[in-house]
Amino acid sequence: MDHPIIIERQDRVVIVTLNRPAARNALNSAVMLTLADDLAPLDRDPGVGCFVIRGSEKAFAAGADIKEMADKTFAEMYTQDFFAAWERFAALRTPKIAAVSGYALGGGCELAMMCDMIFAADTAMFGQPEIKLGVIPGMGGTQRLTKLVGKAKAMDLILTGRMMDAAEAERAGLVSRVIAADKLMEEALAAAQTIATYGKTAAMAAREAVDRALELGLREGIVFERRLFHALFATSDQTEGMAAFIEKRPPSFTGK
Ligand code: CO8
Repeated sequence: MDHPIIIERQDRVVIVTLNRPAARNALNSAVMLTLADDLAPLDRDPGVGCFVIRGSEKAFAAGADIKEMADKTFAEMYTQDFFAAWERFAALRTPKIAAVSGYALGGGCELAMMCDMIFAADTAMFGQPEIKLGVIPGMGGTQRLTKLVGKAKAMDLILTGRMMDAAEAERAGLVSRVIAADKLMEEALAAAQTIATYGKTAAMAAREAVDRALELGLREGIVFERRLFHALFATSDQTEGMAAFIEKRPPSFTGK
C-alpha cells in the first residue's frame, strides 16, 4: 500500500502531499494518524519553519472517507472518538499553508481550515456537503467556517451542501490568495520560504495570537497579544531583528 502522505523537505519548508489521488484524497484514519504522527517531530524541529499541505491537481481532499465510515455504529464512533486525532494536526504550532487545488469538500475543507492560511488555485472548489450524506460536518466545519466566513455564508454552504469557487471563497474571507493553478505551488512555496526565514519563536507566537482572536474577547485578546509581545524581548531574534534594522543590514534569525 502506498504511504498515505508524502513528506519532502526544501530547506526550512516541509511539503506534505496527501497521497490517495485515486480516492480524491479521501481522508481515512491512515491519513489522519500518519499526518499527526509524522508531523509532530517536524513541528518540534527548530530547522522547520513552515509546512505546506497540498493534495493533487484534482482534489485537495474530497472529505472524510465515506467508505470507511459508512458501516460504523454510533457506539463505535462515540467510544473511539472517531476523528479526534485531527485535533493533533490542528494543534501543530509551526505555521502551515494549505495549497488547495480542485475539490476541498467536507473534511477536506475542514483540513484546509485547520491550516493558518489557504492559498487557492483558481480551480479550487470548497464545500461542506455532509448534509447530502445524512450527517453534518464533524471535523470542525460548523465552528471554524462560521468563525471564518460568518453565519450567513456558513449556513448557506452547510445547509444546501453547495460548492463555492475560489473567487467566492476569497470574497468570503476563507482564502488568503487565489492563484493560477499552474503557479499555486510556486507561490505557496515562496510564502512558506519567506515565513521560514523569520524566527520560529516569533512566527509561532504570531500565529498563536491570531488564532486566539477567534476564541477570546477583544480585551483578553489584546492583553494576550501584549504579553506575548513582551515575552519576545527575551529572545535573541528581537535583539538581532532590531539591531539589523538600525545597522541597515539583513537580519539573521535563529529562533532563539
Ligand atoms: N470518501 C471515499 N471515497 C471517495 C470520496 C470520499 N469522500 N470522494 C471520492 N471518493 C472516491 C470515489 O468513490 C471514487 O472511487 P472509485 O473510483 O472506487 O469509484 C473515486 O474517489 C473518484 O471519485 P469520483 O469518480 O466521484 O470523482 P469525480 O472527479 O467525478 O468527483 C467529487 C469528485 C466531486 C469530489 C466526488 O467524488 C464527491 O462528491 N465526493 C464526495 C464528497 C463528499 O461528500 N465529501 C464529504 C465527506 S463526509 C465528511 O467529510 C465528514 C467529515 C467529518 C467526519 C467526522 C466524523 C467524526
